[in-house]
Amino acid sequence: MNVAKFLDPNSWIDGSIGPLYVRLRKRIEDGIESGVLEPNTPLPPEREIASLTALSRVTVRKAIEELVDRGVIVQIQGSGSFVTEKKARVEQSLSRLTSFTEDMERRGMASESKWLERGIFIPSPDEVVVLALGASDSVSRITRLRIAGDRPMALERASLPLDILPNPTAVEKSLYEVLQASGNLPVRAIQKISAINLDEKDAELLGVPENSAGLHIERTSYLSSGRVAEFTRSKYRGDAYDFVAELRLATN
Ligand code: 16G
Repeated sequence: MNVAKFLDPNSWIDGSIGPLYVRLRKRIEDGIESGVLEPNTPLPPEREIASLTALSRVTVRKAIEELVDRGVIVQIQGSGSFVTEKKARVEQSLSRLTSFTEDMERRGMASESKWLERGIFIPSPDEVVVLALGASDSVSRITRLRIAGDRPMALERASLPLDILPNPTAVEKSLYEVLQASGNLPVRAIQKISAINLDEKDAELLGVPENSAGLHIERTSYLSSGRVAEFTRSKYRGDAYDFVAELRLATN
């Protein structure tokens, strides 16, 4: 839709509440949220918005200032105001064994987790096989919604042999920190990545529409002794992550 038509005050200004600059700010935010105003769309200059909306330039300036403060509009000197590019995707190297907390810290993002499951369980058949458990062994399991910069990124279920993680409730922020403290930090891992469509429950937790594209990742991590320390299955939001692999020319 054309921006001038979108800002035509007859279709929104009276049905909206609050001071005029807040109404204008919300109108533009709604346009961005709904996708009518796409990333990189140029906004008309202040004076043009003022004449389109019959609002004063002071009101328009205040609305734009708030949109800039919120990071949804970017002002480029000499070029004008534009709808900001969507939040950057996170790139994760496929050649380094790192934890979610470390990956996010390196990008200056705060991470947190919502706990979905944390305890000691009877293992499933695939946990028995991958973790090489005995017939009567239990498994330590932690299932978390991983959040970075307020955005849900992944659903992650980690399973570990009980002697490697005897007390799953000891994990508060980082699993790898707890493993490092007990001398059980994995040194190598194999990851299998496949494409999925997120079902209703997972999509809701990840804050995306049902059936959105996602990545299913299985990580099996090993101690230096060669023993399996961790079997983690994750579902990542397809729009949040890029996995990057560095390839080198084979020399033989
Ligand atoms: C990453 C790993 C996961 C590991 C977690 C530990 C992938 C696909 N998965 O998310 O296997 O358990 O980091 O993170 O990269 P933490 O130390 O922050 O708990």
